[in-house]
Amino acid sequence: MMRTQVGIVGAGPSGLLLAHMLGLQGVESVVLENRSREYVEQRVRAGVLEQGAVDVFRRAGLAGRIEAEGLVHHGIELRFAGRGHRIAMSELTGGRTITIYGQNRVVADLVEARLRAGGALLYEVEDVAVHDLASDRPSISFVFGGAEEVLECDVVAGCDGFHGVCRPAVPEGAITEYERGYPFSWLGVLANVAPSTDELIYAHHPRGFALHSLRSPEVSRLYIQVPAGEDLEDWPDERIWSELHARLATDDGWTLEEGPIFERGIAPLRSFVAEPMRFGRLFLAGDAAHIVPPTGAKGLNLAVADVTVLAAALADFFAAGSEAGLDAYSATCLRRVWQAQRFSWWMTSMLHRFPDEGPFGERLRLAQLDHVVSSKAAATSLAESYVGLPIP
Ligand code: FAS
Ligand code: PHB
Repeated sequence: MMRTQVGIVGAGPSGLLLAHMLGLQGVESVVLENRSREYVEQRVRAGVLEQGAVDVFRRAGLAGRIEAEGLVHHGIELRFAGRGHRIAMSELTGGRTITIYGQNRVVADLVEARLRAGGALLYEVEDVAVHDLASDRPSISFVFGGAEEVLECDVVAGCDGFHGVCRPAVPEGAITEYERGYPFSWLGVLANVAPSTDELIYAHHPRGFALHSLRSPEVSRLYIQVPAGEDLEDWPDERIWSELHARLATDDGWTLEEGPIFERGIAPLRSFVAEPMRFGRLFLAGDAAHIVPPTGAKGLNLAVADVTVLAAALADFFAAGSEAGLDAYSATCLRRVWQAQRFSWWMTSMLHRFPDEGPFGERLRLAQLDHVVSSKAAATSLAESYVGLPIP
């Protein structure tokens, strides 16, 4: 029998950052991850950190590499009808910025910090299950190194992503799920070629959405909208580059440089919220509680906001026995979650082609895009949401 104060399921950004923040407050935790460290650290996902998330990492002593290697950006481009339009986000938001820094680097930095602090972090655990969540003695059973284990804890943090085991362990009816699907996915690649742009380009085109992002001065990150259910086998490099050239083309002769693609994947788009983000002594954080389409670059940043609120509430609980923060956790996070859902759905609706909407829908979309790039108020609204609200 093992014992700790907070049992954390999942060693993605949510679980690792929560463990680190609890450690700074003297609260013990054990992180249980069913994949290997290598697998989790090489997973290519998000790339954009809001100003608020960088501030959280800075306050937690985790911003060293972000400040050394992250790329600070002050604007993004919306591209449609052959023309690019810059949204001067920093000018419109009193100087707030975004930082380009891959999620796999965030995870690697967090793992390094946990191991340096002597944090308990178990990889490749199996058969994880959570128990007695409605009691004040919840536990987590699992198999580690072939041996059956039970971790007794005061609180369980479900940081195990959308496909984890914590949310499904909540009794039927105790959580309400809100969900919206999209008739398309994102095919994403990493290519060894200098980005053809200094800032992110979000492009709407009759053939579909495309995004030109980046990871470093040498590595480009690029995405195209593909129909839901597409098979990566049907997308050889030539076809990917052909669609990127077509969808990113402009009338002023801008060109997209190609390079060797060394990573590729297709991710479905989904909007999802589980309410409340708590059941008894189980607290859900990050993708275990909500999913946004990546068009607003919010997923990782929402996870950072959730665990910042949860870590403070747990510190009060263990230090002073106060449950006020824990009782307010879900409502506090959900306000921000639903604003991120609104923005992510709006960006997705504005920039993608929807198969069955007809010519009126497409003209309406172009009018929406034209409004955003020609109205300072509309551009400011986009900029405020994109750089993100301060994290409490
Ligand atoms: P995560 O899913 O990152 O981590 C959960 C962890 O729990 C994983 O390591 C998993 O292995 C582990 N786990 C699951 N079940 C378990 C079990 N039974 N026992 C133990 N461990 C278990 N966001 C953006 O902002 N921009 C993007 O471009 C973007 N692209 C994405 C692409 C993909 C394919 C996916 C899936 C997500 C993407 N996201 C993106 C969102 C993503 O960045 C998430 O918001 C972020 O990973 C959230 O972090 P966590 O909540 O820690 O969840
Ligand atoms: C990325 O660089 O991976 C990225 C950037 C912006 C998004 C989504 C993904 O909206």
